[in-house]
Amino acid sequence: MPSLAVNILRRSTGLIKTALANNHRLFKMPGTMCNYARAFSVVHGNLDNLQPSVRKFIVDSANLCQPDKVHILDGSVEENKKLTKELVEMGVLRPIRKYENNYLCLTDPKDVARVESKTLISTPSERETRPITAPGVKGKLGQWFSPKDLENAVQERFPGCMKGRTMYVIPFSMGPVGSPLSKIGIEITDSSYVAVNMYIMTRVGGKVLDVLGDGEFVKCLHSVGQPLPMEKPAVNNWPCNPEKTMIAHRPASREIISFGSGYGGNSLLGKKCFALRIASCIARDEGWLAEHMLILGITNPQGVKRYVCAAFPSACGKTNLAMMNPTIPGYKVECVGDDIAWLKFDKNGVLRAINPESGFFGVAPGTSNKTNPMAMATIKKNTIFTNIAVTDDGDIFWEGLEDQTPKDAKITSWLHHENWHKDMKNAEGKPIAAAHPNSRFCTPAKQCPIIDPQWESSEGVPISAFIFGGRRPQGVPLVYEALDWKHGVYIGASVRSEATAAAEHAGKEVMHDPFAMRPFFGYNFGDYLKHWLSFEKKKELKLPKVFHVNWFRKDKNNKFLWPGFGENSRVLDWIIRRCEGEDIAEKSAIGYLPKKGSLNLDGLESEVNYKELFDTPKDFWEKEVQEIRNYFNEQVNEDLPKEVADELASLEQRVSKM
Ligand code: GTP
Ligand code: SPV
Ligand code: MN
Repeated sequence: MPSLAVNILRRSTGLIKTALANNHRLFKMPGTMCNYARAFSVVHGNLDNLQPSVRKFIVDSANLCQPDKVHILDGSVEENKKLTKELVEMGVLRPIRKYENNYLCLTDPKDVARVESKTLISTPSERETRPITAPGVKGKLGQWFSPKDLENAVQERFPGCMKGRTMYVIPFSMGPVGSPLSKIGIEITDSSYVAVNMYIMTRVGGKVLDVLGDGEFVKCLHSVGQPLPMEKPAVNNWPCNPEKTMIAHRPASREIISFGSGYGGNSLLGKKCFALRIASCIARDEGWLAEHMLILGITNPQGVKRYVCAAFPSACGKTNLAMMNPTIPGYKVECVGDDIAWLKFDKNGVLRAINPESGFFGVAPGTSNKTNPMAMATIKKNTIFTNIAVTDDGDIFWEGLEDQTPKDAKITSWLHHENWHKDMKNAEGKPIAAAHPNSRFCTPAKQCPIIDPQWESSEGVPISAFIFGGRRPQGVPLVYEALDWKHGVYIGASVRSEATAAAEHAGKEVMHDPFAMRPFFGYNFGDYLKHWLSFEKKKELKLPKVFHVNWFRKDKNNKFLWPGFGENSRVLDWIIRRCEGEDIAEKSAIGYLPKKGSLNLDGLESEVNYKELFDTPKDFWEKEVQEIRNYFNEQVNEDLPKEVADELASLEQRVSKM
């Protein structure tokens, strides 16, 4: 068996011959990652104009992945149109006729969500990545790979992985181009679907490389992992390699290396990989925060405007809350971001947030004119839908749109069932969904009718409150407030939520999801907690108040106790009034609860069971405390800060006196 190196050499010799024959350009650059000759043609953009570290990243990646062609994105409208047209011709995107520039994409059904089990962080020591668990316990707060193991995994996957394909080079800014809070990345990918989605989700091309100058950028390398010719044709024209999928991060060198999946957070590397995992490490080093949080502005009937951030796990209501339509009169909500917040204290000690993204990659099912009219208005044009259903007359469809879809509409499901109807069952007798439960819309944020006037402000918006939450069918009240910052950090650390379709977890198990960041920590969660706690020691900082909400409590008949969506404005109202210092809270064992009558329930369409919504059963909270103690002991172990352990002990004390 010839060694890998010999193989690569043979392949590149072949490539050089072809390149010479085609008059392609040859590169021989000293000091790069691989030291054999390289051959590829640049079909768009100019390598010579790039600064050396950018050029080196491109050349090294091309040498490794051996694409046919290299296309450096300029970010223009024409370029986007051309890539989109090609995707339509390739059968990857299908126009959705009733709308302007809207497209449907159907993936290989094996590639439909983030793959947490194959997401890795590589650091010299395991403890940099995650706490060392108690003996015999599998770690759930990140997956560690040694640098050597990662190198081996890369060498096993990447050499030649883009053969026959075009390698796209996407310079992008997370955050408004040029803002002191923004960061720049370059994503290299062999998927033009990724390129056109990156156009929506991030600021691509244009001035990005000028602003970068010779500064640092995050290196993002992505491949669908199917060199041409493929052994078998791709399902749905969606090449992917589920057996070899890997989403890896090297925080120290600010690198992301993703293989095998084209879907969402696995492939749009600016999102969870960069803006959360890598950025949380940069934030730790530089003294700020990168969080899985929406940002919204809310103006009360007196015209006073506040901004709040909310952290809910994936598919637990961030996009919906971020652009909600308040049902209580006189309130206005405006959206800054629906998924990620980068937060930094300014020189006056005010915490300011930017949304590093420029689009929404939102859950489609459940979105309707009734639940989220602003999202429905946003997606009317320039939107890419993945894994939804469509109707014969060129409309969109998913679970939740029944009431606004004609009864006789002919629906084709995401799995190509024609004449889909809700009673359809598969061979095992299970209902067939029209749209995949994690189907998504990818849509420009600027099209949101209630996008906040300050959403691209380069200094960010001032934050008054942090709200944590999750899907808690039992025991957790609609809203409560932390007693102080330390207790707030404890509340973040103890977030739990039912599993959803956003990742590969089956079933609805209530999982721990501290700070809604469990799949997104870039470094040891214990150190992350210390970072959060450190802000309290700096007396000049104005710390936001901390709250916990739960829209998902259920009654005995498994029905939600709270109507949710626009009605959540009643909870925001209470939170904002607390931020204004109103005396509307009373202390309980778990934190401050609304004083009786202080939550505005006027005009609620149907009555709610207030007692059940706010009940805090002693036996439930005893179990909760135990469960969290076990989790901290097993998962955080030696790395749990004393302050957080003390908070848990105090909660236990208070619960025992309930
Ligand atoms: P990611 O984009 O995966 O991070 O999810 P998200 O946190 O943005 O969740 P999203 O707002 O997309 O909501 C996910 C699902 O929860 C959708 O099906 C919504 O319809 C549903 N949902 C959102 N808010 C509420 C609510 O207040 N009550 C109820 N019952 N369901 C809600
Ligand atoms: C999430 O899972 O939280 C998402 C979707 O927002 S993805 O971009 O796939 O991460
Ligand atoms: Mn969302």
